[in-house]
Amino acid sequence: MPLGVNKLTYGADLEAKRLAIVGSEYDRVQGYSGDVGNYWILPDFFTYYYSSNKLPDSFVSLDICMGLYNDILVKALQSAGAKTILGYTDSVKVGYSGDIVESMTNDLLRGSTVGEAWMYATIAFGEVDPSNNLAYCMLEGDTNLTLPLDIINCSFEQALTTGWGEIGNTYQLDSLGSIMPQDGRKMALLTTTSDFNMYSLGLLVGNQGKITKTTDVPSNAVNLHFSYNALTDIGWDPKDFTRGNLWFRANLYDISGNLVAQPKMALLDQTSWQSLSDASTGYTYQTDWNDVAYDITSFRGQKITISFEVGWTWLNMGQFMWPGYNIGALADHVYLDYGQTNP
Ligand SMILES: [Ca+2]
Repeated sequence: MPLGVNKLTYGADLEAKRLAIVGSEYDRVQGYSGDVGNYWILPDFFTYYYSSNKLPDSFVSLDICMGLYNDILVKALQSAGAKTILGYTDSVKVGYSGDIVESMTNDLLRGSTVGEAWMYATIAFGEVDPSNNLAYCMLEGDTNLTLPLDIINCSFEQALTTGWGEIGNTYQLDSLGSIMPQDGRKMALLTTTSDFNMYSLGLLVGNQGKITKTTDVPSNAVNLHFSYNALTDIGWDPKDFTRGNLWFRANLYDISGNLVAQPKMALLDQTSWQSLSDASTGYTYQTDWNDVAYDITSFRGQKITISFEVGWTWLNMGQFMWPGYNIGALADHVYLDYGQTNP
């Protein structure tokens, strides 16, 4: 509530105990040391103004002290339609509650349920405020709630941790040698482990780079768009290299993790790779930027996970196993269209 607002504006709310004023001279005499003349929002504020389902299927984070000290505020929010409420059972430090909310937000943006996001956050930061062992971090309501997700951070202008899951070697870059983003000022790079010992099987777990994003496909979505530029540091012309054990691919998975579509597979045995005139990047061949538009109408109304992946597989050459080489891919400008031009 803003300071200095005429009390007449909120007279009815004050009288009905939907709001309270704190920080009066009386409060100060009683030991109150906070700002003067603040309004507090009381539970009946939500019951009164948010009735008739003004918070439909919502996740509410009560980043305040004592939010779950009893169930009065929870019930008021639920009466307004809120599905799940996060809060604390006693006074909580902002450092702890801020860590919880940041962690949960990142996981919710990746498609986790509220319950999963709470579990990850409390494993990382504890179920109770380390500075107050009475302040438990708790969820009330439906733990299976998920956010309606659009493609957040679709141009990688924010750090990859915003909205994307990462496996292997992934980076947010301004440029890669002479290669610039396709959209905005930043792009993503996913790459296999560099400088690996090609004969060390123990390092095979590092032979991939992957970024993933779970999103809802709205009922009017038409195409999934993205741009990629796949690169390799292979030391000879890939046009002569036809074994095809290095790849960039864009996969779509359903919420159970089943592969349901592959909008793009770029194998190194394809002949569209070109020499990089500027090899200062350590990469020597590229596909150059390609824009992909993939018809997504069959996934309308569903949740899908978009996954950009690079990697390699061992080839059985009979007398020996042939390893892959480093491969990377830049990705940028991921978005859905609705039968219109670019957003
Ligand atoms: Ca970008």
